[in-house]
Amino acid sequence: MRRGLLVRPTLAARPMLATPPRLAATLTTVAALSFGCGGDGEPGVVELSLGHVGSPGSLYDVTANEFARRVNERLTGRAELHVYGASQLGGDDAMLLRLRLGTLDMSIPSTIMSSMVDAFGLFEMPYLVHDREHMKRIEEAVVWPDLAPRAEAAGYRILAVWENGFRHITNSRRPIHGPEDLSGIKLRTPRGVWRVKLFQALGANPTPMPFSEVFVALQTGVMDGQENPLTQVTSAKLHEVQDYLSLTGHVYSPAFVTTGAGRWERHPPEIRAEVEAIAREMQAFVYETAARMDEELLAELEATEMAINEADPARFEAASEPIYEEFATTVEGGRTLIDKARR
Ligand code: TK8
Repeated sequence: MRRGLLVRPTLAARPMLATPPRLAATLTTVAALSFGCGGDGEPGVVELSLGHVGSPGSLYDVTANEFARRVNERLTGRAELHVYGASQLGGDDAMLLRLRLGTLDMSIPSTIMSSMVDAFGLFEMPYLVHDREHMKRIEEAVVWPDLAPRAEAAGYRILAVWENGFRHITNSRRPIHGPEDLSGIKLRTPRGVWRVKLFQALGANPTPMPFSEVFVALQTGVMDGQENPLTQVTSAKLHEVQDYLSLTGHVYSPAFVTTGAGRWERHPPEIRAEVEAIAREMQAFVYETAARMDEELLAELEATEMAINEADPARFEAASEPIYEEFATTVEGGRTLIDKARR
């Protein structure tokens, strides 16, 4: 039985939840990063930093580490990429702020982008993305021509499209088959305006909260449930404090390898070009790893006490029609973005 992730001692993932060490680590890292690139590194070596919220073993963790491995191998002596996972540099919000302030080179935001640049709300539309092949078409038709320039205007540069994943709902109250089962469920969501609207429309009681706080919120009952790809669920041990997993697949979250335009431009052009090429080339590895994790993690969760059920997508789809309509009518060019993505 493949139980790798699930039998890892519970404590292994916990230090990030204990405030004093985490705070200390954060402060040290912040200090190191704020003194700019190349602080302690070898002279002439461009120091690059990448932060993400994923716990050890998550898709974010595995893909960010592989990215760093490739960059560090191919740019030896010229650049060095350091990865800071598990919200060490703060949550999604804080990291996006750092990108703009220039105290962090890269992050891998997904949902949160829709709160910064409203057109990214496209990926908050339920059941928009069917599979990864479809996502590749959307990337060509919409992300590069339409979304990347809007991100740029807001101070961010998208280097590549990776993945956070297909989202499912976990909770401690009951199995979710259709929207009516969400009634009264206190559901944690990421900071994304459309995700909150969606779950309000579906009858739940959604509250946005940083990812690093989700485990404790579920454990203490402050929240009944949350929604995330399986890789985030198992790596953050959320299944240990949740009784039900309902396979809704309501949203597919791409993740965008993102830099702050100002800071990125300060690095030598040939270093930027190579790092960007590696970031793009990583997509094949990301999609392959993600597909494998989806399958393996479901098998692992099936071997736990968690009750797992398939939800009825048609019922969720019908109930989420108003969200599409609102996006189409309130976001500039919204209807065209939806049409292009659905084509
Ligand atoms: C990344 C986030 C995050 C998400 C969450 O932008 O917080 O639940 O899965 O990883 O959107």
